[in-house]
Amino acid sequence: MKNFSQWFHDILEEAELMDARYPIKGMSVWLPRGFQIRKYTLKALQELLDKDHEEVLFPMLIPESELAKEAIHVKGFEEEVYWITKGGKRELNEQLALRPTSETSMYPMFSLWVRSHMDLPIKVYQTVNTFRYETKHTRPLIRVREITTFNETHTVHATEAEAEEEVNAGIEIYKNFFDELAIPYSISKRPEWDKFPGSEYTMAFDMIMPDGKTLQIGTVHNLGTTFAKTFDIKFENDEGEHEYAYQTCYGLSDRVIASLIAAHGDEKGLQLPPIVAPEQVIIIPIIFKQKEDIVLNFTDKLEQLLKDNGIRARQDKRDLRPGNKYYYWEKRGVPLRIEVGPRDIDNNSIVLNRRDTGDKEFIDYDEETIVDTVNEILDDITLQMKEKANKFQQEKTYSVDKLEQVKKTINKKGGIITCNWCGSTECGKDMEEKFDIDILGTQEAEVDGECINCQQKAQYKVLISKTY
Ligand code: PR8
Repeated sequence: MKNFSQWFHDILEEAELMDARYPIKGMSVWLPRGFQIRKYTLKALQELLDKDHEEVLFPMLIPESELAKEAIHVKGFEEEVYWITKGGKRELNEQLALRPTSETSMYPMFSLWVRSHMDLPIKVYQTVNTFRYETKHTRPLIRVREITTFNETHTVHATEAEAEEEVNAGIEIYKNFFDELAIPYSISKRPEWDKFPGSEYTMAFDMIMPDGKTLQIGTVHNLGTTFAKTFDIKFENDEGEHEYAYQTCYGLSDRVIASLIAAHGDEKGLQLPPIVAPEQVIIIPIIFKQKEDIVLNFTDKLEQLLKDNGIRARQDKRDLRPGNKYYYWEKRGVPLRIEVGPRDIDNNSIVLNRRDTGDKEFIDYDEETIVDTVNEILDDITLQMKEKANKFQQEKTYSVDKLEQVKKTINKKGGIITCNWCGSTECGKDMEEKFDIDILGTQEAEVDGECINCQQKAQYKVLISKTY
């Protein structure tokens, strides 16, 4: 893919996912096809979250007094908040923020809900729109001002250890989720200067995009007791003492869909993992004159059989040349195509065509086994897509031990560099500035030797890249 940016821009339109012409910068329209992908993506996520969390829905507006309470948090967001100042013609007594995220909307309520340790833990999530007045270059799904698909989980615990456990549980949920979607990632602990405003620390998932820059696709934050102290979230413990609760929050956005598109797309267009594909199988009847009834009778039955067995199958009966239909559905990323012509019916066979490999296979048609066969192929497609995407992420992650190589490698090859680092903020920021790169974060690893930049003793393995 020569120009990823252009490709990404075009595919949203060509595959009918989004219309980016909405007359407000950073806000776009979800079209029916895009919306279906979004729906199946959320379904996969919710199935994972629902095992141990409950869904809620909080209002979109936050009074200024609540948003302003947590000083570090508000400082982190002050440049990005949209404000409502009027109701009709009247100035409001207190201006209201469109939530940039929901800590300051939820936590005053948590304070009312939590009384004793019996009220804990709280583990809730919501999928809402949030608003951030981003000043960097906006792009549909990747950096938007209305995040239309903000899935945020918030938890409250009695002990620090439980909050720590929840951070790990959150990371596991996101790993499983990204694995299901065949989205590759690297996990690291964000440096102090890049953690979520108000958190103790932030764990982040980054994916290497086709152009070599990384995209942050999810974050898990340990909030410690900072917000509990600000919003007075206290519980009475067994000894009758009042203690501040420990909190975590984690979130994903429309970027998941962007990473899905980016990880698997190619020159032919979109490529969707079966779990989120609006159509998992597209059936193309090859219609010749006089044989129309025979073919359609066959393909109608096949379509119904697949549907009855939970496979999202669709038939394209339009009066177009088969080649045009192939092209059309390849662009839209359908994982598997089945072609059936009169001669195939005579031979009792059908043609299967995989979007991921382009492989074409003639198989004997058997009503008893076709559902299993299709399911097996769909599973294999997911597996192959995952392996291919993971391989790309691994091959684009380079271990480097000389300072000169950092900039050279990133400029030439893109991707993620790993090297030894002392961990000091001063040294990290010095590197970011000198090389025009970003420190993504650190990973737990045994390191010896010295920091690649300042030659002090190395404490961490650090991940470095150019970022979106
Ligand atoms: C939190 N509070 O807010 P976070 N466009 C698209 N995606 C975005 C954008 C944007 N402008 N900004 C952020 N994201 C915490 C956790 C509740 C939930 C995506 O965390 O500020 C990024 O992928 O890190 C980010 O990882 C995720 O939203 C959560 O946002």
